[in-house]
Amino acid sequence: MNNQEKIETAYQVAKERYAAIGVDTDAVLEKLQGIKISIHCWQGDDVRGFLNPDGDLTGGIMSTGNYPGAAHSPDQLRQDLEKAYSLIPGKHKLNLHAIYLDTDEQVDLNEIEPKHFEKWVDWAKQEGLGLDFNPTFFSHPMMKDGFTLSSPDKKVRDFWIEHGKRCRKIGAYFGKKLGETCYTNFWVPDGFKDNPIDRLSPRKRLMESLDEIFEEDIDEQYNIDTVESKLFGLGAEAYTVGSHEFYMGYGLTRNKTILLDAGHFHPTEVISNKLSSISIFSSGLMLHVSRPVRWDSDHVVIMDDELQEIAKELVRNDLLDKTAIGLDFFDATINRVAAWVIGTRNTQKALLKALLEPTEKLKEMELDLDYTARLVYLEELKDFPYSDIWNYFCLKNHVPIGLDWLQEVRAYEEEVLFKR
Ligand code: RNT
Ligand code: ZN
Repeated sequence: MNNQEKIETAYQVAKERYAAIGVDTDAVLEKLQGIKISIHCWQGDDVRGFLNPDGDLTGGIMSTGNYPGAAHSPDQLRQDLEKAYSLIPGKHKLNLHAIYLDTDEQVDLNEIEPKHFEKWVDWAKQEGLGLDFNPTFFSHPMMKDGFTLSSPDKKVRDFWIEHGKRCRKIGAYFGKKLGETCYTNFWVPDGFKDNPIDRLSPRKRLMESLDEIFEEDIDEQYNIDTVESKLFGLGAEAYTVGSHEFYMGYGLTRNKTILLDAGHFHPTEVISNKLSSISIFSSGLMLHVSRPVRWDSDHVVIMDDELQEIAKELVRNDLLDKTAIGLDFFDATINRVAAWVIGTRNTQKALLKALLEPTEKLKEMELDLDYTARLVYLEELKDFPYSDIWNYFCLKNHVPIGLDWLQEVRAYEEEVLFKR
């Protein structure tokens, strides 16, 4: 038996085991095929971007490590992304940040236009990818004393308001050109290192600045605005203006999509337990799938309990159609292409595991108060051969199976990354 036959045979055996508990694996794979992950461009160059690549990463986030081969130009970044996408099953999206503009013109963040992203759109079209977008409210001299949209200085606020308005137009341009809705995400790091006297005024100013940015109606077929909260950041340990409560209120009253980042809460607080509640009150949701290690460390996403719990909540509550799934991590101590592949494949695998549950059966057990059967099923399901289903999915999508993709990343290092 050759390798392909082994994978096909293993799939048939696994398929029967799942069928015995009422799960149709062919239908599951079809569903998985349709789930797009928005892969974040910023893992490819440690969140430097091309506007001011030598500037410091401010904004309460930090990337550590100096693994060789980071992308230094849009062309290099696209080349690395192509490698990563070739090792990930399915068709996905790319999540761009404003600082990743591709132009020879000298433009600042309050001057950017769709044309400065045209090359990204052409490339996305050629690769069959959708695009998402983010205004960049950091790594810039107009971030004054840790503040942007909530700054007490009107000049500072106006600069960033203009940036925000322009970013929505760029998002709409992506959506229109690619025929796929762009999610434009607003994350604003403003905050205080130490205890403030006035927690209220910055929040009012942030609300007013956002209201100004969102004044213009943009067709949601092209662009959907999302707002991302955070508990704290580096240099904003005591107080972050855009907290969870702030954006819960803002999003729900302004009809903006709430984005939950897995690393933006207290260390023992999880976003999986929030999805069901938010879903009742809002039309959509967006996620930044990340991995906090003791704090918002943005480690590469692994197959841990919370990742699986997030996937289960999306599947069990039938939230996949209304949730945009994005990734957010940046580790500069390992090969950056590998980081993308690990995090994306894990997110897909977690979704697959969740889709392979006999959800209706489990819900019935719960309603029947049969918690014994519920626990037995959940525990036994952990040993079901989901990896045989996953391998078959990779085979069908013509991407490497199991450890095989590591060799491709190694070869890419030798040929491309280490020569930079
Ligand atoms: C930072 C936020 C935000 C950023 C990106 C680069 O804590 O998670 O989403 O990671 O905008
Ligand atoms: Zn995030």
